[in-house]
Amino acid sequence: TAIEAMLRQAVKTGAFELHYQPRICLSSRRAVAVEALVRLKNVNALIAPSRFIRIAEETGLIVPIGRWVIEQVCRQLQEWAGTDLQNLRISLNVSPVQTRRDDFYSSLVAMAAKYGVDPAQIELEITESSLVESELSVTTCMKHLKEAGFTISLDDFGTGYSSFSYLNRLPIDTLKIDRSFIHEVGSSQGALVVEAILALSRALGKRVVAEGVETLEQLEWLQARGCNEGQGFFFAFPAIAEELAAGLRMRG
Ligand code: G
Ligand code: G
Ligand code: MN
Ligand code: NA
Repeated sequence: TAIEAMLRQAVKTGAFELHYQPRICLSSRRAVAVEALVRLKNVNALIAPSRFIRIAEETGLIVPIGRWVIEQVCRQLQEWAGTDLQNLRISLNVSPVQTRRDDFYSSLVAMAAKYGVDPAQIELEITESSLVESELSVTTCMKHLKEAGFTISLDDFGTGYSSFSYLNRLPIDTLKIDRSFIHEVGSSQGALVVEAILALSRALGKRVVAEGVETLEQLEWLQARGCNEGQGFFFAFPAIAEELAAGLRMRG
């Protein structure tokens, strides 16, 4: 396909761009982390990951793309070291195609070392559905990553074939509630579901993040119920590092 050809070319030339979206602590209202989101650079436009990640996974190109993302994230953390942004963690999305490879763990550790980055500053977002698809490789990999000090979060929580068994079995630090649930907190049924997820997170001692926070009402609703962090257009759109930094400095 056209996208596949573009991806092959982009892997050679590094024609990607990372955008960052902040994650805000709901009690202090300060940014505590940012999520890295990759875009493919076309001649004069950026192509969203929703249009190429699946193709990248099917063709295996997600492996070199993922390596590029990890290197950029480490580079960014190195750049922020010693500045007012040094306490920000960066989370990045990891595909099961990446974790299935034997060298994923060692290359991640090597990259962090190359840039002098503490693994605790890197958070790996794994989707719930990927746990179901490739249980063994992903879970083994997660355990190694956790031992090395990386933080692990479960992305799009609630949308996969939820099995509560892995929540205790796996070293998951954070649950990211899928934005489809957050958009429904205004309805009584939607509110009940999110309240149940918040209670579950608290009982298991996991940090919980609401994705897709778009309104002040949603933010206040979540804060009143003890949700730890929020991410979404209400706070900031994903943006390049310079714009992110300017926005955060303006928030104070
Ligand atoms: O930015 P956008 O809403 O288009 O992102 C859509 C999805 O693309 C995200 O939810 C995320 O799962 C995926 N994605 C973004 N960046 C990356 C990345 O670097 N690696 C992988 N595997 N997926 C990503
Ligand atoms: O699947 P993942 O959780 O990684 O999704 C991240 C994607 O969600 C990003 O590509 C981003 O553009 C999108 N996103 C972030 N905040 C919001 C929001 O408030 N509303 C909506 N609809 N999408 C959002
Ligand atoms: Mn994500
Ligand atoms: Na997410």
